[in-house]
Amino acid sequence: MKIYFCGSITGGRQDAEVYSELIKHLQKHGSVLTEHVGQKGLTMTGQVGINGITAEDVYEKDVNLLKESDLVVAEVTTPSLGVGYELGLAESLGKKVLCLYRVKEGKKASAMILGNKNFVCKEYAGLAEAYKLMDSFLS
Ligand code: 6IA
Repeated sequence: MKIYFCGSITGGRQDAEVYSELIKHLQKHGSVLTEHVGQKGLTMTGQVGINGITAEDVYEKDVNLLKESDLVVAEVTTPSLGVGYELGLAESLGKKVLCLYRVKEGKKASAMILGNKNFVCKEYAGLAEAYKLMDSFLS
């Protein structure tokens, strides 16, 4: 199974550690095409420009990986334009989508995500709960 994992990069890297743990768990179910999203060394600048990587390269690669994927799992606690874009595209491609979020400082995820009946959106408090939610979505 090919899983496309979405998490904030330019939107803020405060949950990078959480993404990394979620990705490790997802790898028990299949191959995660976007393992880099969980890499702690990947900063808010997204390292575009390093080794000649352009924004166009990132966009083209990610769109192709999304098309190739069987399903999408997104951690949406930290708002990210890129993740929002990927989710809209995933919907139009007919992909199965799970969105996971924690309520932080009373802030919920966008109504454009939580209110979309084509997405399975689940709130979680800790990693153990997130693992169970992913297991039941993937089974
Ligand atoms: O707007 P954001 O940057 O927060 O969007 C995050 C989402 O866009 C993630 O789910 C990624 O799939 C995608 N994304 C954004 N920047 C990159 C990126 N930068 N590489 C891959 N996917 C990205 C370059 C890093 C590379 C040189 C290691």
